Amino acid sequence: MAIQRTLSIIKPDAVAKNVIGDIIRRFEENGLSVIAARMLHLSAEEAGRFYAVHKERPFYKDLCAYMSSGPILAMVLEGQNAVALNRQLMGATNPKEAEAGTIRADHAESIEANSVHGSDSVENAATEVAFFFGDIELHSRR
Ligand code: IDP
Ligand code: MG
Repeated sequence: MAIQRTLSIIKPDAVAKNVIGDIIRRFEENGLSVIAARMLHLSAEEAGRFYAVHKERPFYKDLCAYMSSGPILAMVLEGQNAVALNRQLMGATNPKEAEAGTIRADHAESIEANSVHGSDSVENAATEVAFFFGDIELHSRR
């Protein structure tokens, strides 16, 4: 297993619920380190650029409105197998299908307002990290 980096976002519903600390605790307790973090409030246009891969999906416009509805916390997580491990800790996209004890099972409101984003591959992680952070903002623990 390799040390990887992945982009995590605590989405507007979870920031509004004041569970940032609970979510970061889960990452740290499972061996992931936060090597960059920034709170920001995206415009709908910026959210649309981040989620451009979904622009043909029926939920795209609503997703952009939701992701720009309040502040988010963008983070870079680093650790062994970080991409898959983060996805495992997040749980399934639809919280009704998310395994018990996952972030989405415990906090998500709906399939849209589902508390967290996580990159789905090492390649996409690199692109998504670069969307929010420059090299000198990444503070590796290796
Ligand atoms: P993921 O976040 O689990 O990787 P994706 O399929 O990449 O899921 O979808 C990106 C985001 O779009 C989801 O996290 C969720 O916020 C939203 N989304 C996905 N599917 C639906 C849907 O069927 N209805 C409404 N929103 C959705
Ligand atoms: Mg995805």
